[in-house]
Amino acid sequence: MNRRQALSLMAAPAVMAAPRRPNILYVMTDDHVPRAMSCYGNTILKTPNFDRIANEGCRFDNAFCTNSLCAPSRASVLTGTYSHVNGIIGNSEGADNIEKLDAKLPTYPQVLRQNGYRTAMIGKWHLSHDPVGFDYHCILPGQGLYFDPVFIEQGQKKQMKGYCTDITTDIALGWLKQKDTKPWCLVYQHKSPHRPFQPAPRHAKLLNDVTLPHPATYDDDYATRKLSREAEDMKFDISLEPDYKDLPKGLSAREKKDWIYQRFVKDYYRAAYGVDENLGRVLEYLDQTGQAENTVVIYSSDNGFFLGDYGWYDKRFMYEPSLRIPLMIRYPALFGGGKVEKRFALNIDYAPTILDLAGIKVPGTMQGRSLKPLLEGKPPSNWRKSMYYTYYEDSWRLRGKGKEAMADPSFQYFTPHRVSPHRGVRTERHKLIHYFSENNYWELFDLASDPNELKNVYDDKAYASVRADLTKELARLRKEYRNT
Ligand SMILES: [Ca+2]
Repeated sequence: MNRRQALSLMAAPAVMAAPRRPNILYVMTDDHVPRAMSCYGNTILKTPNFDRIANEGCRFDNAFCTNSLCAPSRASVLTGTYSHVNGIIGNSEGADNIEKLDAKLPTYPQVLRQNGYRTAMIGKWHLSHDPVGFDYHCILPGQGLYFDPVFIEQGQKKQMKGYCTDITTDIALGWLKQKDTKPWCLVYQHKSPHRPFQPAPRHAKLLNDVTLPHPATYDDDYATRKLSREAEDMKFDISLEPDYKDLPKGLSAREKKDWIYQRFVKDYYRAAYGVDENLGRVLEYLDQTGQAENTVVIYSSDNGFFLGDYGWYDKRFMYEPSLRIPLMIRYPALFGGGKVEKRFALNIDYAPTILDLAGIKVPGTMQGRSLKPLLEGKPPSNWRKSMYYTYYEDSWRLRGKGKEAMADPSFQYFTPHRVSPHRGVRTERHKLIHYFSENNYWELFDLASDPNELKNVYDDKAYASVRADLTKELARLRKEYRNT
């Protein structure tokens, strides 16, 4: 035996010892879009801490939600399943609260806990039942408040003083500082920047001297998209006007639209900036305690948002601004920084990814795929080339009312924000959307020639074969995800 062989034998036990399981920090905001961060190309708002996760980890440039709405997206993230599988298809709350998360479906915090992790849920929860699978929870009831919010700590109401983003972080840091030898999973979820967009007082004047440019689709005439034209409640100048008591009097309709646009987008940026600042405190804590190397940090948002795109606010539609979500993952023990991933990632992938990174078998109920091979630079050759989307919110109102209700014209507008239920498929180049409760209204977009999705080419003969292929692909995905 030579010296090299002897050394390798001596080293063997250390190599074979089980690697330390990573801690998990899952950070999620509400309605936050990638393009509001400097790491995704925003040149007006600097977001150093969001950028840190991207620069020191991996930025996903094609991450999508599977149902662009708060509660459904949260249920999908927890269970790794589509809305029709987990049961949370809309945001039903209070008296309308008839949607329940299927308790038989394992959630990633539950599985981590069963495998020896210490788990906590802190901040915005937004599901109708109390958190399950956590050693500790301290959550906002429903949407929660930006100022002096009530939290529910282990089932007990607790009146807090201060700004919600700061408080959420204080509680999170307090929990992280508790001494324990187990690996931990912290689900750290912010209310911000959800409407009403209320920044911390210290950020109220941020960007005051800037005039924000309008998005390219700001003055959309909806010429080829009938249902977009009818979605009057999505227009920010109409729907957000009551939020602004200081709107100057005597403005023309155009001046009013421009005033509200500057105000609401700046307040949105300011509220998101508060998250960036607070996230910086948590990242710094991981550095100081030597935990950064072995902690998986995931940053995402529950859904995208229209920030004046198409003259709208809010989300729901399958159009790009609402479909796209930020996703950055940092895990220095596994891979180096500065990575950019263009392959499609979905919010149903997060749960399997987290479990896979923790070395735990992914339950068969989860429909997403682990992103770990992509992070490691070993992408499977059969990685998805298309993604499936669904939006249902008004369907539950129609449930049990039969086909005559579906045919009743009064129901056509009996939908929050007048966005009709739809499903669709997106490939690298095209998008097909089927509004199934609107007498089968269809849209088809060529994202290469029309990235802003202004020209519906569904009835264009030049796209007949694309339309046929995508119709087939949509049917295939419905079958794959058992949504038939
Ligand atoms: Ca949301």
